[in-house]
Amino acid sequence: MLDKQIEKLIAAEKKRQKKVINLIASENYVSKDVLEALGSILTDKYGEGYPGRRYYRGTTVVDEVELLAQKRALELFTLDADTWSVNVQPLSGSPANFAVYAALVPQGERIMGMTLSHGGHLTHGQSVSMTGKFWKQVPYGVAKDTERLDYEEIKKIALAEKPNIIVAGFTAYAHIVDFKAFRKIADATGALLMVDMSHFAGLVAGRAYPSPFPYADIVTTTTHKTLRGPRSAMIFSRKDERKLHNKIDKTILPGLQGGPHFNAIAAVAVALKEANTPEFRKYAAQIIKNARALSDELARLGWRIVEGGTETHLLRVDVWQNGKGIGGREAADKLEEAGIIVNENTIPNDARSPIDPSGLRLGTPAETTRGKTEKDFVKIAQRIDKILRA
Ligand code: DSN
Repeated sequence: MLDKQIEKLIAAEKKRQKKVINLIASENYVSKDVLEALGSILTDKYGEGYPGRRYYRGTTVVDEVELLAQKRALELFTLDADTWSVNVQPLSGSPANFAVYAALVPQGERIMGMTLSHGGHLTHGQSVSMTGKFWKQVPYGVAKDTERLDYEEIKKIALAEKPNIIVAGFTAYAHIVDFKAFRKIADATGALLMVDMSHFAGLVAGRAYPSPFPYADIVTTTTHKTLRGPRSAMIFSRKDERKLHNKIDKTILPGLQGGPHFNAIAAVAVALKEANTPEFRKYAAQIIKNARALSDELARLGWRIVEGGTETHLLRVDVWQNGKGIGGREAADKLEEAGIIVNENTIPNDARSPIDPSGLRLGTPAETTRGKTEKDFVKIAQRIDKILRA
């Protein structure tokens, strides 16, 4: 590179990434092909609009790129193009979720989403997010005793509050979500059902986690977490008389975004192809096996695992332990000093603040990409235990 300052910083970040054990549940390492597509000349092309309906000329090639990404997205999740539509233009997960509400929920109306401290996402209607300012969040959480979703309670809240849309999905929940139960609740209350599968999209693609598609009206996802693509997002919606997909497409453009990032869309297409392979299915299964090994060993060593364990790629560890342990921030700092990268995280009904909560969130997708298996994660758990107790 001619720009030596940036070249040096990229090299430094590469070195840092190589040196550490990465347990950030939402990060991953993309393939060379994904990187190549992302760094390609496709970044130079403008093409506001959709394939065949652009406001710019010279878009025949990028039309093919976008159509291929759409085709691969539908194929990966075994969806029929007659009944599902996919928009591959959202720049990332938060604008994707915002676009769905902007398209389908009148301003000031209600989004029912999992509260952040229990494992939901900011864009599930949290008050500090624009989604909580333009719409009103109807929060639901996990049961106090089990720390798992309580569908009877969620139904009660939905019946009482009559949300326009119910969001199922999480950033820090370690168990399988019962999408069928959410569908029944949505039907009982007349709400739309949106599943934000950003965290577990790769697990669904790899057939290691139940698919939300048989039950949801809309499915949003980022493409860079377990799905192992570039930083981008997609919105799937059912094609029927409600015309959800038309409303969503119009909200993305001209409503919210400008020109699509074709380099990112091409990189998404590459990742979708990679995810539609037997190797990726093995990878998805291994992510979960590794998370279990990590969780079981930490529990054996005396750490309280939130929800009592994991069925996914992540787990939360209660490091505060009602004042007998240390705060999440201090724990994450100690681990970073020792070369293990995690993030501090709230636990349900956290007595501490989100900035210095009681827990840590640990995830296995990135290190599973690097080839680690259960025995490695048992050792990682032992290292974590040692570091936190020092
Ligand atoms: N930043 C993502 C995560 O870490 O879960 C959510 O936006």
